Amino acid sequence: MKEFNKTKFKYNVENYLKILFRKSIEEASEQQIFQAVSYSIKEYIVDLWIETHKEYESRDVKFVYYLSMEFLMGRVLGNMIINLKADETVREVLEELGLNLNSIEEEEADPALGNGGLGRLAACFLDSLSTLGYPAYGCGIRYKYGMFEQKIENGFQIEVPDNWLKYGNPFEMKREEYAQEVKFGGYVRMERDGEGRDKFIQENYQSVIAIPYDIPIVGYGNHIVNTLRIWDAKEANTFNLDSFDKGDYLKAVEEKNLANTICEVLYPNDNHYAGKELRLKQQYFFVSATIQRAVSKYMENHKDIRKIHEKVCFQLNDTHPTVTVAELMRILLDDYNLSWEEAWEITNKTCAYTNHTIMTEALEKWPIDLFSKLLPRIYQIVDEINRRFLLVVESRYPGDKLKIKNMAILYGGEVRMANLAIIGSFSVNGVAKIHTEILKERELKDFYEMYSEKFNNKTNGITQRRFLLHGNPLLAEWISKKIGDEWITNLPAIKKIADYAEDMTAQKEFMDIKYKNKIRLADYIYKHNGIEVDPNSIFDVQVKRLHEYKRQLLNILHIMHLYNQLKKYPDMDFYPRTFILGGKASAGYKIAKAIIKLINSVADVINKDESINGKIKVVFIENYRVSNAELIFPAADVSEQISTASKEASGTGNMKFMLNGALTVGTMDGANVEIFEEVGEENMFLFGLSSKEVMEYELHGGYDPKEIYDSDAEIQLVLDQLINGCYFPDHGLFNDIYKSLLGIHKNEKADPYFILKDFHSYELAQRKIGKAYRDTGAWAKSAIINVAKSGKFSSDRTIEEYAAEIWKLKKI
Ligand code: 4GP
Repeated sequence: MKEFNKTKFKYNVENYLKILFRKSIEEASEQQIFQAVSYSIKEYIVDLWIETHKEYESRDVKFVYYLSMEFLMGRVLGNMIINLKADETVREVLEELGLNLNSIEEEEADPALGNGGLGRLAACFLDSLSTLGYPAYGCGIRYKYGMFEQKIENGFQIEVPDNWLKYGNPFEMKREEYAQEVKFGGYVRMERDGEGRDKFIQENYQSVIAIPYDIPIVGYGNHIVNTLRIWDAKEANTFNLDSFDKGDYLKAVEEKNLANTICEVLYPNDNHYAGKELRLKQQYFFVSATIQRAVSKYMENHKDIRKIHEKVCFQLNDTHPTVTVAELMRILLDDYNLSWEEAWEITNKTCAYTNHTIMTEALEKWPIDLFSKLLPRIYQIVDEINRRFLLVVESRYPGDKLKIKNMAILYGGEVRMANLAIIGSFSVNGVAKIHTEILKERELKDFYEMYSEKFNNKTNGITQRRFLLHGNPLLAEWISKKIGDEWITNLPAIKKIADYAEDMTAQKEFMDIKYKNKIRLADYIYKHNGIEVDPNSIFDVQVKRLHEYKRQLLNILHIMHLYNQLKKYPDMDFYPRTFILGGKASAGYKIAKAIIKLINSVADVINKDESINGKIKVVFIENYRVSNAELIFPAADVSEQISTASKEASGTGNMKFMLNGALTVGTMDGANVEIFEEVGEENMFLFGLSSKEVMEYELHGGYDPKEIYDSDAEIQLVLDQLINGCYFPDHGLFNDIYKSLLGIHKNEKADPYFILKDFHSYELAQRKIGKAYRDTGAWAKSAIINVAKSGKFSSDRTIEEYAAEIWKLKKI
């Protein structure tokens, strides 16, 4: 195997500067240097990429295709260098050239082709797949504009387009040779072929050509390179005179428009379904291209399409790529002339589905009208799947209308994608134990009853390579010095660090590293927010998408309460706190945006109030994304995981904090439950209703927050401050928040996320934190134990489970 060559790399950096920009190092801009360094790294990677694929071919391996509308990759360069184990060499060479790797890394755009959890999980999975040596493709869309950039102006969120491709992406490779045609609209004509079989022919459709761009995904220290394949669109008919002659002028224009809009932008919705026609076009576009290419690739080396499931598995990342089921059926029926029964059996052995949320607003349901017009042949197939499925339901539960209502794919004028995904897949998984149980017992109960064998759990994980080795080099080095570096590819080995939990020198070293990381973040905050924060204070952090169920509101209401207390009792016993929050709100999510404004308004007042001697500081991190996340996790003392129990499917931020030695304050929700199982009561701060209690209340129409408001003066004060101009002169601004808590809005449940109900229990947990932090030794011990117990939460473990239990993949 070719080793990374220092001399060649050095030569390449200068050579690429010359070839790409006609510049020398002295003349080049930082961005040009970033490009040249990236091309030099890519040159090395391409050889490994070729070799990996030769090996795959010679062993005739099975591939998983991970289909996802989102890949929230974060910056690539630094991570690639680390995975190549070339960090030292690269730094050396760059220093010889008078360059610094860290500032070069800062030049890279932060590829944000994703919203939050589900997209970042996909990125962690790709890292693990390559590191473990599993043959895989990530398949998605090459959005021209990724997740918007968030600007905070006057405390309000402003969305700015993210032009991540402005300077070009040095790591991608356009693969024209694998372009695919994708058809929309028109109608389906039926005819009999020579053998008396029905043929279905789509006519008068609009086409787009899907062009794949491949990005290499480098495994850690194993020379294996898989592919992230993202599809771009171009028009099918070049706009030529021919079209005028044939009277196809309008069609040519329409196709051009379609091609131009389809990959334009990522929908900025997290845990929420937007229901826009363009979104359905995006889904079918990348699914059809992916499936067509996967089938062709398989047929290049195999004869029997009936055995495709032996070499191919399609993993559907949530319901977004669910048209896969029908598209594969279409290809098998129409292109390969299989019978319905054969095609269905193969499809069912090839597709698997992951559910990432139980939020009802995330359920994808397309109006039949729209769906059938846009995808006429696909709709026919869905209709037939539905018809046959309902026959089975009817024979099993004769006359049971409720079953049909719950389980039909087509119902009430809508196509229900989750039902299609479950019926068409051999595996249905949730993403944390409690989430899978809720799916089985409640959300998907009927399906579980019918297909219990399909259901399984795969608790999420994160890659320790990005979130510890790359993001927290000081802690990574400290751990490796103490226990060796096996943890990099086998996270459970990190448990040995627990031997140092009670060692006072180790505790001090650990806290020193935390302190340095806090200074690093404090500098970032000063630079970006102009706020001075004290690294000796407790850094209490909640960073994630803004969502009511994630309860950033509980956090800020509690901060308002603390501030009231400090004003009232200036001498009260209180350990200084820096509350750090960050996250984007969907552009159309009004109340989430009001919460951002509230956080910033409260921050303004508190940070400027000299009477509290800086005991509380509040910081809102603008434009939270993967690159600043890598600075934030290492600096956190406290990890806020405070969603309403039962609502957060898993969470993965919770795992990143734990890995970096933060203690969790959290509810028994998502993967918090499993973190609790690992670290135990003494190393975590639990509070709030259980998911059973929440679901019980929900069953009975909620609870009455007004009672709490009326009987609790402290809560009343905080709520009144929302609307009395205490934090912002515009009284109306936080009205919606106030009403959402007390239920003054017509037809809306009061406090549907149980914020007031959990308030005191949260406050109590927070008080315990303040007390616990005073005992530095005990705190350090708990933090080290959190690190030591994070082994379960590596995405390597998750991927091993998917590979063994769902995909049946073999490593190379
Ligand atoms: C997220 C869930 O909200 C989060 O709990 C989970 O950890 C993550 O998926 C990965 O499984 N869901 C989404 C979404 O991002 O858009 O539904």
